[in-house]
Amino acid sequence: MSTVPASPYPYPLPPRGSGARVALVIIDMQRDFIEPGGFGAALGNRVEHLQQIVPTVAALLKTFRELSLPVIHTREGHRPDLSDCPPAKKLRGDSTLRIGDPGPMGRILVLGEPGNDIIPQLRPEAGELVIDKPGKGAFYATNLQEHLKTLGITHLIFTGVTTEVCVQTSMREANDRGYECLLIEDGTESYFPDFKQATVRMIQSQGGIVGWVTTADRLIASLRQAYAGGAA
Ligand code: TIU
Repeated sequence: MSTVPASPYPYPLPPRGSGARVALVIIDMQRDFIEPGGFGAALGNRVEHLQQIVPTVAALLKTFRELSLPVIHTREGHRPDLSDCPPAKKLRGDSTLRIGDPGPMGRILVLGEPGNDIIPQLRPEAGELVIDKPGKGAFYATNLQEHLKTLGITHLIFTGVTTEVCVQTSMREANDRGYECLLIEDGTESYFPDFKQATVRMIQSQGGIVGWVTTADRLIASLRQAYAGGAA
């Protein structure tokens, strides 16, 4: 069986033809979190810090596409009437700019607005799944699990932002549902470097209580070795 060098021990990749499949999950690489004037900035964060992972996530995306492995993009956002935004979420914090308010990139965290778009460097291609989610977790109030079952996906590779909020929540949701989860340390970022480090440590602690952690280079080399010449 092929494995990826990872912590706390090698991550097993599903053998080709086994019926099990690995997918890349790119969490919320949206203008609302990564560019000035969106939700991330409205919460008081320095959003530029997140931009450093874009080339790494782009390299992973390219590899999955070249190997014809499935890719799932998520976007955090709410319906224009905010019927899926709990008042507790809208009212939280002391920002003057709240969910649904007009900002420089359209209405903050609302589906279909420019700020809700995935950044151009990581734009989804036809055939790739895009999951719109109203919460932090990718499984809450979405049909992600049904899609994964239909596609035979059993192994999920997590990237995106922010590490301790939407990435970790989604990874924990996936872990509880029986998916084998691997976090790409240099493919995820937080507004708070110490929160990222703590998340990376807590995921792999206790024998991989939530999953495994590795780097993009290690994953790419292992995927090319395991799946070159044909999809899983
Ligand atoms: N605020 C923060 O760190 N994150 C979010 O609100 N959403 C995501 O992580 N996508």
